[in-house]
Amino acid sequence: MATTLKQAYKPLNEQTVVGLAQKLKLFSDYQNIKVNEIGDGNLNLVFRLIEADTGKSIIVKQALPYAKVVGESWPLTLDRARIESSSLIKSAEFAPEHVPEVFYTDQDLALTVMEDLSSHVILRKGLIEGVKYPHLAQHIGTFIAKSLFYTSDFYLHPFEKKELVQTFTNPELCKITEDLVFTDPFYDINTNDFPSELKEAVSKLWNDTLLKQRAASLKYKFLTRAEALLHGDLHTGSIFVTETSTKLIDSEFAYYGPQGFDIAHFFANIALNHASQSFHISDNLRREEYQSYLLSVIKDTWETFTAHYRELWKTEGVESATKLPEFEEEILNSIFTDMIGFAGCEVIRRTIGLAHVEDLDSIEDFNGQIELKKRVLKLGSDWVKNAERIKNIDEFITYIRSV
Ligand code: SR1
Ligand code: MG
Repeated sequence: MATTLKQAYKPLNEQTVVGLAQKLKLFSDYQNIKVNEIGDGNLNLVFRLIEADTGKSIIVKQALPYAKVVGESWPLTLDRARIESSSLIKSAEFAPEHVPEVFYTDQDLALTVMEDLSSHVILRKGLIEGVKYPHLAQHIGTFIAKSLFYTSDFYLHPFEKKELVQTFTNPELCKITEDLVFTDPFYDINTNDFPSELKEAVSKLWNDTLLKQRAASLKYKFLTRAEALLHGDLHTGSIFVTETSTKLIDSEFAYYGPQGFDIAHFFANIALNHASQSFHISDNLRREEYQSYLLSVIKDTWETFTAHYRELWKTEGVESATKLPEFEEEILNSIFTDMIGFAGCEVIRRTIGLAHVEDLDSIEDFNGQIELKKRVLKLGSDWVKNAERIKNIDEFITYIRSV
């Protein structure tokens, strides 16, 4: 879709972003502002501004009218800046401790001024280095339970919910997910990216009709089920952590979708890290201990999520069907089954699709990396095809352990 630029839009640079800070009176002394462009994601400019004397710092994030990862040949809506800031503001209504504070937004410039989280690290980096985060599972499980429940029909008046569905209608970013997660990896399409050594394993996926049918069915859920407001891209690169704090960032893919989607992406990315640790941690004992920690993150996140969701259902459910315990079971069971299928698609696309993960790609032993990726593809494919048959979180974890 063509992106029409508003007159006011101009990409910022390290000089003009200081002018913006001055206009907004964000600091007291503009002679001594240090600016760095630190964006390492696929899509945006991210400036960190630090006032030398006081150490006060802020982040200015600006959407570019194209996907940075590919270049200007891939135009992309600036409206994603509105979606991201609106979702941060919405999340702050029920979980302010888990999102960066938004100070200012400008829709014409497609920018958001927000809290600097440089005391935190990106979770993916921390996991690759084998760091444990004792509160991660509790924080993510609680955040997901609250954000799903408080934005769903179980809690909101139907008019309010439908207004939010409109606010968070995000067709261009959803199309990226529809293509890159649910379609392209299952067909011979030129966005895919994998070495020739994987060709045989990938051809097997492309020839697997049942796998393609299950992926199509998951895509259909993604297309049609406006159940709750999602983050939309909850991989471990979208989470900032310290030992005690967890913050979800980069919610430009937010939209109303199926409830199992976010937790699936979180679990899939933890599973990929788990698989990669046989190459990152050489000491057997330390590796096994770290891998057990990763599995405990999955189990504890799921248990925290379900306990919290049940509590909200019981104490804050407004929709009359929340009085039916059988319906509560039906909803949680469907979130679980959807989660497994979505996690399978994420694992596959992060291995052979356009956007990979550092956990796997940084493995220096090339043959080892290829063999591991084959096992990861099998894991993803098993999850997509067997989702209905996996009955509980322990069975789901058993698959991860077997990679
Ligand atoms: C062109 S965007 C590629 C990927 O980066 C984002 O973080 C999403 O995961 C998207 O699929
Ligand atoms: Mg991102």
